Amino acid sequence: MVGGNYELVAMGNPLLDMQARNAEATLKKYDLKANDAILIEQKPGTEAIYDDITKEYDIHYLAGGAAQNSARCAQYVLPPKSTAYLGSVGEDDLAKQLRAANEKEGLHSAYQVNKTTPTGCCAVLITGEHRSLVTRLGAAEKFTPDHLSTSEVEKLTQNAKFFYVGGFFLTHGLESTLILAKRALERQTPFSINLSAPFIPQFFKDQLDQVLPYTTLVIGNESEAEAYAASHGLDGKDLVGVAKHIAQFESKTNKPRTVIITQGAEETLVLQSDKVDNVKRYPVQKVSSDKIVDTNGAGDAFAGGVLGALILGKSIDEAVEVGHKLGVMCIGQSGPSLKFPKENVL
Ligand code: 26A
Repeated sequence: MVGGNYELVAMGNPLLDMQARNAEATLKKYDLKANDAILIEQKPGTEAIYDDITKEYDIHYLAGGAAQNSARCAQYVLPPKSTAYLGSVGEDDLAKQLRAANEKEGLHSAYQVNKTTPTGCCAVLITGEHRSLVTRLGAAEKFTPDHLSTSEVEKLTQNAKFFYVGGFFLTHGLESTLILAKRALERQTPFSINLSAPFIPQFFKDQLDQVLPYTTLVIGNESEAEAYAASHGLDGKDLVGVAKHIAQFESKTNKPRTVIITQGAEETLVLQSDKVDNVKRYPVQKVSSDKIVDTNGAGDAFAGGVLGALILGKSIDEAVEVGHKLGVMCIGQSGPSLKFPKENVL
């Protein structure tokens, strides 16, 4: 491992995005929701979608994987060599593309390599301002906890000042997430997660509930909060009520927990467990539809901006603002990417 502080250590599913524009026909053919994220296994009969879209569209290949996107976006605002990312990839061309994209943007790829399984990919179907994500995890779900005991990762996690795990990782990686969470707890280091998609709080409630007690920061959006409410018996509670529940969920840390709920173009809510009645609301800059290229990765960019700013010691108010700026920048670009040369968003 080369030098660097690697203050942020993120973990998730490294995926290569295969992005298709004007994909209405494919959405219809496979009966997919316009704005959703699913695993291919959740929808039998969808297996051919990757071959299908490569034949039918001019595919734009981009580095994806929600937590990996956020880590790259955090790096955007941080000094060089501030971020490292853990995940499992295959030994193939897709993995090469992911490493190259991370390297270009200064994110250190601390990948585990699985020699027998291809790198994961995600079909991204763009229709207007919506994006539908269909993921084949491949090597990403072969991540094993022993990667966390390699000397490189031990060192990374010892020096980390902030941890971030994608909720998506909980579909297979609970054990590894808990190992990281416990290391964070031992070192009194902030540990954050993202709810990632409605199906995580819906179908992976038990996993989520095991990880929440270690968290000092939880980021999600309104549809994920709704799914959380449904699986936690909070029917009838509004968004603030759900955010309060997450903030007040059992904690093993001695720090307050911050909960951030975004709502697309509507205001972002922030609530802290030590003052749950003081809900903060932050307006989002309006973007005219002619400036929107696509919304793939906007939520990840927001999260990355928040993480980067917090690591720089900014207040939560400032961090949300940086998150909003990166979210807006991302929707003006194709896929989960930001502007280069860099713009100052601090
Ligand atoms: C387990 N699943 C379904 C996933 C994902 C995912 N990242 C991790 N795990 N499904 C989609 N993504 C990524 O989300 C980004 C947009 O927020 C896509 O790769 C896309 O870049």
